[in-house]
Amino acid sequence: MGGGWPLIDGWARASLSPSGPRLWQTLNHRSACLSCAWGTGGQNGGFRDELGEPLQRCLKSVEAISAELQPAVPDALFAGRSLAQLQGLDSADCDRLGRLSRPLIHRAETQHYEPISWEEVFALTEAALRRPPERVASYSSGRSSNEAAYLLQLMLRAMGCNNLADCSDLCHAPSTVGLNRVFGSPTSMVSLESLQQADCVVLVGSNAPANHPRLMNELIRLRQRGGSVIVINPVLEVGLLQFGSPAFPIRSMLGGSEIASIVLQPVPGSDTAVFLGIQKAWLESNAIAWDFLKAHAENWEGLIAQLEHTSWEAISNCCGLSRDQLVLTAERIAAAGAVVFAWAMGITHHANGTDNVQAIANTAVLSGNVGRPGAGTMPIRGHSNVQGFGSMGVGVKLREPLRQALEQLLGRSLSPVPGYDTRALIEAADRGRVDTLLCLGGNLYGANPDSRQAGRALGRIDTVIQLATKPNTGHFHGLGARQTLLLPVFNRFETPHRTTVESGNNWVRLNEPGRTHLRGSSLISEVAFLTELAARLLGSDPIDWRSLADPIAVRQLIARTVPGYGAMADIDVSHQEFEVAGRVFDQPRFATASGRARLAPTPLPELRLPDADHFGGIPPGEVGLVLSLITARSYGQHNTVVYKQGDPYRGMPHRHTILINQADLDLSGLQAHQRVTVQGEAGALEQVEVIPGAIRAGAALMFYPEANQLMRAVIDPQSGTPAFKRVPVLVRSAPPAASAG
Ligand SMILES: Nc1nc2c(c(=O)[nH]1)N[C@H]1C(S)=C(S)[C@@H](COP(=O)(O)OP(=O)(O)OC[C@H]3O[C@@H](n4cnc5c(=O)[nH]c(N)nc54)[C@H](O)[C@@H]3O)O[C@H]1N2
Ligand SMILES: Nc1nc2c(c(=O)[nH]1)N[C@H]1C(S)=C(S)[C@@H](COP(=O)(O)OP(=O)(O)OC[C@H]3O[C@@H](n4cnc5c(=O)[nH]c(N)nc54)[C@H](O)[C@@H]3O)O[C@H]1N2
Ligand code: SF4
Ligand SMILES: [Mo]
Repeated sequence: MGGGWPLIDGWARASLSPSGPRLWQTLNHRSACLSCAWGTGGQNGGFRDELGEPLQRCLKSVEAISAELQPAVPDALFAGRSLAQLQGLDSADCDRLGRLSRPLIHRAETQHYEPISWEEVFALTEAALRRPPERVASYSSGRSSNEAAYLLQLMLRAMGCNNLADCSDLCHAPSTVGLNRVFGSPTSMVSLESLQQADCVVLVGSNAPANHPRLMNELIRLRQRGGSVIVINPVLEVGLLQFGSPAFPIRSMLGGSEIASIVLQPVPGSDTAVFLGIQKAWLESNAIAWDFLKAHAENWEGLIAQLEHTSWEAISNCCGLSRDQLVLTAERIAAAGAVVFAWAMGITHHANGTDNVQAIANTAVLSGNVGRPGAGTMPIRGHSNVQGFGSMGVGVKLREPLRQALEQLLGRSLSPVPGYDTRALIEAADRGRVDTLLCLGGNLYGANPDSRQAGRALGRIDTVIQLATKPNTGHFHGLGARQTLLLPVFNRFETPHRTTVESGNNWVRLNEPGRTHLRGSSLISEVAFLTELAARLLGSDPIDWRSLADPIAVRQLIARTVPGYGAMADIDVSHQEFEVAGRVFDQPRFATASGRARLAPTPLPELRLPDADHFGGIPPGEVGLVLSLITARSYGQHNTVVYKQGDPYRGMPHRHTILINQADLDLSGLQAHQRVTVQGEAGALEQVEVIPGAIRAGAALMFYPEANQLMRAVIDPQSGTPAFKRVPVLVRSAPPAASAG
């Protein structure tokens, strides 16, 4: 069972620990949870969701807060440890060093990070950003506020620079591109209230029990009211079969609630085939919502022709599921009154991620499950404010209404030079085309594929500026050629002024001011840093940057320029959180030019794996096989930050493990718990322990970010997002008898 006792026990332990009282205080602070984009907390108090329902904080939230409540990294630590020593720390060690509390600099000729004053920081940062605009870039991670995000993009665009790489490029960019194409709107069309009216949820490529735990409450309730949950995932995630939630404590103790009604285990990367199969089954049984389609969609004829021409054999060969399984699933969805289609990284992290998203959107439209309460498409977003960053215009694909508003504000056209997204930034840096990089949070080094290339590329940038709350591996491995500045910022619950964030359900939350526990520290608010820097770089015309140091003024600009954010104008007076206008469709009128959903065929992917020779072959005396590797999060980590070593739910006792189906072990001659070499196209990991488990044959699973050394960056050409979930690897070793000798 996922959740349940370990989870409840974790809660108790954390809240009874020495930092417990402060933890409780913080949990009750009126600000949104730091962790995932489900968006618990805010004005209703720390424990409530946007409908005001109680006990909605999960252990992930507690983990994130506890890490922020650590003491400061002692000054002596940076003085006493050389970079070589700091580079020896793993992700968990880095996080446990504590909070950054004063500005630091690493100069290339030295072996240490050393303290520096804020005045020097501003002088160096200003000089580093006074470069040709195409040689300057930013990267951001969706933990900061809307206000900081808005200022970041406005400053760069005012400098004539569009290089606004963002973690969403590595995450839900395929959802943004795909949903924009179909519905003219990039985010979820389902509100929490609407989700509560669904009678079926199709959950694709998501490990929600670990990564969006409070979504599980909604699935438990759905099952309680007689609805069904259809899980599509090559891995049998236990928490999706049974889940215990602290919001339903009695049930948790009794063994949890059943979640999945149907589980499909397709080949990794084949979801387009799964959805084409479901659509074809409807075509054959006349279950397509023809009247709806004709009234509210366009270009559907091409898709219907594709369904007619695509054989069941081609579909089944691609996804590894039988026609019967797909027909049964199609019948179950067709029988439901209102269906929500929800997905996460199992859909987007593929070379055809955007096609996957479009295939889901097509399925929702063909069955009439869009544009009404209880139904729709729902990408489950990652970072707690990643969606807000997109709304604020951080990213390389600026939507037209916002572009026009920004041009009006700046009194001139924005630069026509296309910006670098995250992968383009790494490639450009690797070729020596970037002088200065400003990182608003995140771990660009740890999050990218091909860690060696990522480190090398960052090493070719002159100046790297990192704004962060805690040290991470990127701060030690992703050093600039001349200098790296490591600048400590307030986190969300300690920022001395109000801020806002946007949840994955399009809900804008207002965070109350707070205080830091770090006495004598010299933290800065991201808004203060960005406005001071912009004032030095850009003066006061046409934008008076210093007046924007007051975040109320930033919110006024946001209200004026960001589509759907009009309600922001009153928020400082009304304290009313709100839903971004124009996002939730409860009528079948979409944000496209015609108001109709725009369908298009989705090609079946070509999923052949290379043979062992591609990796240099299996050496004499060894056995092995080629598998398609999923790189995912363990239960106890937040992205590149690891909190716990093991993943009890998948039976993986530590992070240096690979999950493989027993049938593949039998086939290859490898054995459970044997140590193997995992060889990818960009690197290899040695001595990895084999764990037999509930994963589809032909697939394997390892943990990110350690596994990022293995893969080349193969990207979805439509969105730029890397194929993190279908990495070809050779797994090999001497047979156990030989290796034992
Ligand atoms: N505790 C915690 N919460 C988090 C995060 C965290 O690291 N820790 N990260 C946040 C962020 S930024 C994000 S983006 C989200 C990530 O949330 P998820 O997307 O749930 O995270 P992943 O671990 O990447 O898991 C993806 C799931 O997709 C499945 N999968 C892999 N390949 C395929 C495929 O080809 N098809 C299908 N159908 N399924 C597949 C995997 O088996 C796995 O269950 O979580 C957010 N919340
Ligand atoms: N192989 C593989 N690679 C992946 C993925 C995968 O599934 N597999 N997932 C991808 C996905 S979905 C994502 S989103 C990316 C994540 O990529 P990133 O967002 O770049 O990485 P994080 O680990 O979330 O960044 C954490 C750091 O942010 C800083 N931080 C925390 N809070 C704040 C704050 O309030 N302000 C500031 N300025 N800094 C703060 C802390 O210093 C912390 O160390 O990784 C991607 N990479
Ligand atoms: S579900 Fe997400 S937003 Fe809600 S408490 Fe848990 S981590 Fe925070
Ligand atoms: Mo993400």
